[in-house]
Amino acid sequence: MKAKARAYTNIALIKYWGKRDELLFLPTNNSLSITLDKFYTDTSVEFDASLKQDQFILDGQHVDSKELKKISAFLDKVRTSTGEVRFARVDSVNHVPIAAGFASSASGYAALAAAAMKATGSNISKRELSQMARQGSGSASRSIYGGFVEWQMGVQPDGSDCYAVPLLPQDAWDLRVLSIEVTHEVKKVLSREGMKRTVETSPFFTGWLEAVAADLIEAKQAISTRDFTLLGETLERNALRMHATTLGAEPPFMYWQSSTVKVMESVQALRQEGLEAYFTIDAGPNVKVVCQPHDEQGLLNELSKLDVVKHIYPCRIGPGITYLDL
Ligand code: 2P0
Repeated sequence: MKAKARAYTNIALIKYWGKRDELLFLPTNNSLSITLDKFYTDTSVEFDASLKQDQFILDGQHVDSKELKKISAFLDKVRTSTGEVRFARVDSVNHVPIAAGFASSASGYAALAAAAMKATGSNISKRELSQMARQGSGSASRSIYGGFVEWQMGVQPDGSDCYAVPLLPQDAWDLRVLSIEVTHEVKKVLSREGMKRTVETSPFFTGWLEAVAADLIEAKQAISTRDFTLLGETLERNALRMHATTLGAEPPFMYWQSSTVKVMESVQALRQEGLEAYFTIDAGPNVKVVCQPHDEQGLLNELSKLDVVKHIYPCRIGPGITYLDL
């Protein structure tokens, strides 16, 4: 049986930063994201008794290395949970500007989980799908849903209460995200490694855990009352707090470049001038700016003038998993 699914990337407003169980991808804190409409991954999966091993074709090219091992390890989890015994052919096309550092394991593993589970003939709930996607990459658990999404960390050691839940559907609150590319460079410290090093060595990590719990409460309040200023102040503060933990790690590291800081300063200056926008940054130097529709064009005009800005991708809030015809 063959199945195909599409999943969109998401951007965390309250960050996932730290695991309490690396094998099961169980986080140390809840996180909250919006799914974006611009960047997505289409993946088809076919289990085939004639295959001697899993095959992975990415953007038309056979992948035969570390990536294949990771995909195969994930497919093993799908096989274990469903009783499927055959190997699979996985064909993935990323509609994500990878060169710009916007590549996301979130859309990749969400699409793979959805297509693979459907290809086994299993009829599972979105909650179970979120749990499966989580075991490929934590942030993928959130890309099962569109709109505003919370990934609940749970407390059970087996991860049975660790999954994403939808907070608001795609059309409930029209916010815009300007994805700003300042560099094409691949990041030096991968997020998985950076997270681990921070948990193990940064004395600021305990402060992060206290702060993120309070930030989450404020963000959820802002979302339920559609209070953009409260949401913006909270998401910008939360991103800064996440990045602060990396400075305390041993050895220390930082994801920002001077161009990153230029964009951050510019967003804050534009805000003073009445263009209300807030920035967030993931495990890399590029910046995402969150705003309301009426300020989007003004911000695009102003931020495009910065010499450090290579490209701006305007995004809207996107949908959850969809299944595609073969
Ligand atoms: C997030 N990040 O909440 C945070 C903020 C990066 C910074 O999720 O190890 O690729 O595969 O679970 O999901 C990136 O980490 O990590 C991430 P794994 P993932 O979006």
